[in-house]
Amino acid sequence: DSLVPISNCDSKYFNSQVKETLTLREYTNYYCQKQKGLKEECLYLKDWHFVRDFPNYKAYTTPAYFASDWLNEFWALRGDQVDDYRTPFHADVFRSFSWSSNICGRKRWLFFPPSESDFLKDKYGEYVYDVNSQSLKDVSLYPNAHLSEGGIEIIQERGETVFVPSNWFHQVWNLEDTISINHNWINGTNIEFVIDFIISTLKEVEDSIKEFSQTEGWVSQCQLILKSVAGMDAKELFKFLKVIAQRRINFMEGNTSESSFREWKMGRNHVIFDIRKLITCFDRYFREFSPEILEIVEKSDEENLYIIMEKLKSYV
Ligand SMILES: O=C(O)CCC(=O)C(=O)O
Ligand SMILES: [Fe+2]
Repeated sequence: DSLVPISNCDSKYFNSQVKETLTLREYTNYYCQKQKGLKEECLYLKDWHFVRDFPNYKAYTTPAYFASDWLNEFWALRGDQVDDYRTPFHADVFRSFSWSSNICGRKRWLFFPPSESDFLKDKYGEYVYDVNSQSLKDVSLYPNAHLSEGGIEIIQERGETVFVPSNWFHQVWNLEDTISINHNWINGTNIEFVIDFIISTLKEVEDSIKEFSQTEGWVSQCQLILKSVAGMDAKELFKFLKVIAQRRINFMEGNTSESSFREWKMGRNHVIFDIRKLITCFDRYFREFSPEILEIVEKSDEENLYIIMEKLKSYV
């Protein structure tokens, strides 16, 4: 009777698919009927937060390579976690990394390096929905598509894990019925891509409603739109960095009870690496967001912030 998110692969909704919620029982009934040829539509059970729903089940251990994960470290503490056959063309949420392991089945992945992503935009600046679409050949609609080298194809077999770097656009097809485990993750090695993404999205938002920039409340309105477009506004980004920073400080102060990524433990070199990155991130945060935005964000945090920065700097 668990509720599971379902994407309808036959129906497009902006740059994604129409989504609904079913019980797992309803989905498996659909699946059995589909096997017998009694159902036409193609429903994909996708993005089920299984570990959140069944924390004691211990379905898997995160591979060591992917253990340093600020995103899950942050969300695990929040307690109010909400989020948002074929996955359309996209780069991952917040421009995070992702990893994906096939338990059974096969997937085809098509990857485009960051240098090519602009080629796959139409003349209005929207990314193509399906990289196989014939419309990409229409130069009046996709003026730069011919510049793309066509992407890098990977066939992922059962038992194999794919690492998706930040900013690499990709499209994925299930070639067979597939069960896979997938995480989006952020850590000290890609946090700056996340900040780049939030700042450039904010610029786009501000630009799109710049005629109202003299209206009262414009700055907070831009933040609201940023949150709905990018998934995170300046305030949330700040809270995220602060939680991670506080945990690194606790580690340095000898409180190691907070030093885990689920089953993995943080080491000192790792913590120092994270601290260096956090200092860069806070510096960028204060340099790149306008004073009006910082004012909204900092009101409740002012007193802590300088203490945090001083402490971080004292460790490196
Ligand atoms: O397996 C899929 O359908 C999509 C996976 C994906 O986009 C990812 O892991 O980043
Ligand atoms: Fe993805």
